[in-house]
Amino acid sequence: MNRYLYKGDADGRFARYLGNHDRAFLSGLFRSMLRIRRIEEEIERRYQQDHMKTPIHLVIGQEATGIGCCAALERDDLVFAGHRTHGAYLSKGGDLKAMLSEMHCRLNGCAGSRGGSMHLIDKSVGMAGTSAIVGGAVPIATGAALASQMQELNRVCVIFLGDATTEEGVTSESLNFAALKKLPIVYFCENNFYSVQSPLATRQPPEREIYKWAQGHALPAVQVDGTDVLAVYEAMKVAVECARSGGGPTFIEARVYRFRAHGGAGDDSKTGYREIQEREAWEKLCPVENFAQFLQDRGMLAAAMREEMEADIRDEIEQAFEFALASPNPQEKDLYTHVYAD
Ligand SMILES: Cc1ncc(C[n+]2csc(CCOP(=O)(O)OP(=O)(O)O)c2C)c(N)n1
Repeated sequence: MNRYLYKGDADGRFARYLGNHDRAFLSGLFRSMLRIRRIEEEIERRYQQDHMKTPIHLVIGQEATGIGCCAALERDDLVFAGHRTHGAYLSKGGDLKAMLSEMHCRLNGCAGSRGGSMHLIDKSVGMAGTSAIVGGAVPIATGAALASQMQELNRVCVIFLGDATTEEGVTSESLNFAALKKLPIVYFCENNFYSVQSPLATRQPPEREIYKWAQGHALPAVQVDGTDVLAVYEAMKVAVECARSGGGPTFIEARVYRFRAHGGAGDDSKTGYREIQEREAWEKLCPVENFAQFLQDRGMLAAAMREEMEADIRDEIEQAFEFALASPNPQEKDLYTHVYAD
């Protein structure tokens, strides 16, 4: 049996956690996911032109995790991530123009042209920082949660990590420390089953479930359907409430699938490390289009509303690319700014 196929109840998706959410909230979640999808598609389309001077790790297929998570957060809460940062940055409210400028290596990029796609940051909205070193941001987020606790800031920290990041020793150390100190942090694992082109089965014992491994550190850990934005939101609400009220950390494992290659544009399934049918099966469960269908079926997303969203998003993306491409390149005199040395 293929362990990497969807194992939830596809027909019950969205309805399970619909609750009393109103139309504005639900269509807002959809719009935010659609926006990320369209931004990623345009980045992918333009990537071959080679104006973007950065590696990229697209989140196409993984939109529901960032949006579901960040909908449960306050502006002052802090989000950290690894190398796959676009979804987290945009979900937390990061500025698109600053993101695209960064990816074009322009001076007004959100990391001053020093970071590229893997180091998106926007302190004004609590997008606190990322690390391209797998596992590198996990202790940093844990330290920020310790600071929040010591300074009584009432601020929750969230770290997005991949399944391979659970294999780094520092992730275990961080979970242990957070559980011991009851830190206000959520470890949000996007389990997409692959580390670059290595499937889970080549890296972890086959009988192990990641959330159960996390439970071994004596903290609440749950598994959610990462294609269901409402399921993600619900799990995050519980975790955030727990963290904010002094109850300590939670680990959430969301099963998701990336529709594109580990890095760069396009899909790389044909190289043989994953089955093309596996990707196609997950694409049918698309978190964006399936949620659209769910809302349409309930009269909560009219065709005209969708078209308006698409047009607005298209305009926003076009303008943001124009802005980035017209932005200044760093000059030699800028070489020593943002550089720290004793
Ligand atoms: C310490 C370290 N080891 C290896 C790499 C190379 N590397 C970059 S991304 C990646 C896979 C990470 O997989 P995962 O954490 O599951 O996240 P995903 O890419 O699936 O989102 C690896 C091995 C790295 N950047 N840092």
